[in-house]
Amino acid sequence: METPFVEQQEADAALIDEVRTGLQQVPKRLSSRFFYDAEGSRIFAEIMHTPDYYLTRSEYEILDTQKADLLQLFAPDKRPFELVELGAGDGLKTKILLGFLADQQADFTYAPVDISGDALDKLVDDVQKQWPDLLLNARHDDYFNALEQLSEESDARRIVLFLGSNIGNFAPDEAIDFYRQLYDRLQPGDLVLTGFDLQKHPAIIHAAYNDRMGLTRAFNLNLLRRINTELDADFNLAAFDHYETYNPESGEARSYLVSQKAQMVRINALDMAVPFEYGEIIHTEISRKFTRTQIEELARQTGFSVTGWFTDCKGYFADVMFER
Ligand code: AVJ
Repeated sequence: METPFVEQQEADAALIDEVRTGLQQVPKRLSSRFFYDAEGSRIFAEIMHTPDYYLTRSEYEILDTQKADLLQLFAPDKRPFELVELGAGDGLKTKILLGFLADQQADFTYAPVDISGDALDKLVDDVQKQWPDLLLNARHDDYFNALEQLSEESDARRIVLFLGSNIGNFAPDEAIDFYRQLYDRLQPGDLVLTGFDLQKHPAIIHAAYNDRMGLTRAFNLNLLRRINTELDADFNLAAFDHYETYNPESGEARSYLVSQKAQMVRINALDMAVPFEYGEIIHTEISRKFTRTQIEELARQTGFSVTGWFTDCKGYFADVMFER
């Protein structure tokens, strides 16, 4: 049979796997790690500027006002260090730190890691333009692969940045597993700085994921558009809606796509037809919010000590230093 010509990128093997298994589960699910194609990364960059999405502004404030204290923890003795940033994205916040570290003539290498090649290319470009002398070692990879590639020994102290509440996308057992892996790969004295979104009035959190400009909605729906493009599917974006819940008991914000009618979706690249009932959901994301007690417990369970606690003036967000 003749297949019509469709302009298509090489389909991502991980995306194929996710769509095949996720859409056969009950309830249906697709992981948020597939949000970040070029368009998804672009929409997320816009979300970071919306008034409802407080997370970025809170963390920006922390890094901006407390960068001198951070540098003091990074390199008290002016020893060289390697700044490994997991999930760097467009590095908007990290650039405040980089600028300051460069001004202070700190002796360090910057090693950003991201699953979005587009976001990473842009970051590398920006950083090279702004600080041509900075030692840069970027990796287009997922966190766990990147961690595996951290060499066993290194003279430089390693400082892992995991900012922006990316930790919130992990299930509780995945978070424990993540820090245990870090612990195994780091040396005594190495540091991990994580950005945790803290529990606060549920209405504030709910609004952050249901912004009035509709950007979160576009971000969530973009996943279907991506599947249409990369897997030759026919999701009708007008027949799906964005829905968000925040449960203050579990601390989980959850994103869903809701089928607005009974419909059949064809995914040609997988030769798959997926039926949806009216009102049926696809679960796409968990963004977990933490209490201070939970964060301290996480450190304790994974062998780290908490050696720094930085918050914004509203107490919405915390960048927390764990020492190996
Ligand atoms: C990039 C994972 C931190 O969970 O807050 C923003 C992604 N999702 N709006 C988050 C996101 C919906 C974001 N992280």
